[in-house]
Amino acid sequence: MRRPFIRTAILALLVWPCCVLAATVQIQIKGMNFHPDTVTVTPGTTVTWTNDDSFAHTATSDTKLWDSGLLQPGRSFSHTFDKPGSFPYHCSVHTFMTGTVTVK
Ligand SMILES: [Cu+2]
Repeated sequence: MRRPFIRTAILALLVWPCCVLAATVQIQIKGMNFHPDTVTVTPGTTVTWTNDDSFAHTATSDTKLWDSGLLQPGRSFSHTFDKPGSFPYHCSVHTFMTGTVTVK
């Protein structure tokens, strides 16, 4: 009765980290910067921006592919990148804040 549970738990531990790492990338917004400001991901990856600053920011595509809208402190926004390419973005409140997501 115990063994199948242990086997399932071990399997879950082996599978879970690889899939999570492959499918999502976190970008922190802090100190008026995107951290990291450039990321390279594989197609199908979901990028999540989290605002860890004490005031609102956005993650807005330069080519209008996505727009987080105003992200209040502590809030997150996610976008999934399906097609290869280079996707620059900025904060629409502070336009000097820029970043790029490269998909290949
Ligand atoms: Cu900003």
